[in-house]
Amino acid sequence: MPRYGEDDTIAAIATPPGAGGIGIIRVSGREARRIAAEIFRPAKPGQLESHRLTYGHIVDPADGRVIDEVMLCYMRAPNSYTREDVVEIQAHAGSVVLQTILSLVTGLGARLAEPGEFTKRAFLNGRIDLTRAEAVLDLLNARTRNGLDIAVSNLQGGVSRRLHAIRDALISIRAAIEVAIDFPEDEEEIIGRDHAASLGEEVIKPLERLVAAARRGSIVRDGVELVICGRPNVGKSSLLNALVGRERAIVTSVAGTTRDLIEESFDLNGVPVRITDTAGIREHRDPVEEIGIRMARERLRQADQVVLVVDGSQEPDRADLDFIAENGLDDPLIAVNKLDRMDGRKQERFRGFFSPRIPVFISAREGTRLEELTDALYRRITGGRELWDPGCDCVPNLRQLAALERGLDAARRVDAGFAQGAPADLVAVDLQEALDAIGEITGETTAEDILDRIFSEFCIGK
Ligand SMILES: Nc1nc2c(ncn2[C@@H]2O[C@H](COP(=O)(O)OP(=O)(O)OP(=O)(O)O)[C@@H](O)[C@H]2O)c(=O)[nH]1
Ligand SMILES: [Mg+2]
Repeated sequence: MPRYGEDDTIAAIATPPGAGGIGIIRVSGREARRIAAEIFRPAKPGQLESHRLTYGHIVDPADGRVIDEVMLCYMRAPNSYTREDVVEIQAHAGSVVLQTILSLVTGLGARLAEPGEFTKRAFLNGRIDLTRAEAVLDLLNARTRNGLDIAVSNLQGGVSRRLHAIRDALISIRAAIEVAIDFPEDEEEIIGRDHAASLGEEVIKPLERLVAAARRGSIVRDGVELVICGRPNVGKSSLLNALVGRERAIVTSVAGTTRDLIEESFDLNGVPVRITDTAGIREHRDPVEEIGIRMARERLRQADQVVLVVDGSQEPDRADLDFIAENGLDDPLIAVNKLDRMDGRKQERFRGFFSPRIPVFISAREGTRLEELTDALYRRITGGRELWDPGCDCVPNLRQLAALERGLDAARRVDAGFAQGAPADLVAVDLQEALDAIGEITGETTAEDILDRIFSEFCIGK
């Protein structure tokens, strides 16, 4: 039985606004079937069969007027997305059509759904745990193919399966500890070596794996901030355009062309990169440029990765080394641009000049040797490691990571407690904390406000 909103039936347009092939109206709850029966006239009269698409018309029950020709699918509880009775109406995708059908549905007793409310019901009714609800969100927001793969794996229960195994192990250790609390004289024998070993193998190790996977995977999921900087006229905007594959930023031979921050994104071997082109930094000439330079400096401080573009049509210039120092750049990737204006000897002079840093040589305008730049960037971002841990096909998100780290800390304290022969009731406290941390991830012990925040990130109708 649903344990949530027993009497509420919710409805929403589940497809995005605007023109399209079809638009879907989704209704979930006790009244879904009755409402459908009142507004739907099947082409072949008869009962609505569950999980069958039925062809017919939506009719205004007030005056018998036909609103649209539709396909309707009724999914009887509990075999539906929310585990409640669900009706989905596939109508033509005009906004007037969809709004009219939706208002018929609400007029008959349904209320408008809040963002993510269908998925929230699926969670509250026990069809999916919280990690899978979050995976639905990641799936909708995936920006690269890798991000999509992670979401699908999490949706199929990658994270929750592992957590359930860890939880089961913790529960059986807890049972032993509880016995030990009752029979303190036999404590050592009851807890014994087996439980300490199973804590290491079945709790601590898998938790460490998940933490490592979450840390690595955050690059794929959340992407990185890349900022292009340098002195005026060196080819920063040309580089942005070359990387994103279109004329996004204005390029001219006038120094000081770019003033605003120009933001774009591109897919770097599966890593979503947000890239910002900035105003060339120099002693300011006018107030507008000055503001642009200030914004460039601020953005540089937030960057995960920095590409410093220098002008290869000129001789190496101390000003670029000063630039690195003045802007507190840790270890920028140096791109010597305008390769078409350089011979081998000049390249050697640049190499010597920037040594021990190793610059890459490119031509942004001609699009030459750009892979050298993107490969170097990719190596910096990933630290040379695979983004995927082959032994762990799932990637917990940041919220989950925080709880995993807490659970791991608590499990390590339990381990230390075993090793030092700490009293069983003290060990039990740490063990419970580990269990609570895991419950918070799967949704068993998650605070209401966290749930609300997660589901409010969804769109209406999902
Ligand atoms: N020869 C040559 N010229 C280039 C190359 N890349 C850019 N340029 C030229 O350099 C000039 C400046 O290019 P931009 O991309 O506007 O330079 P910027 O660094 O964004 O300049 P500001 O916005 O003024 O700071 C333009 O005339 C470009 O055509 C290149 O690879 N080779
Ligand atoms: Mg520019």
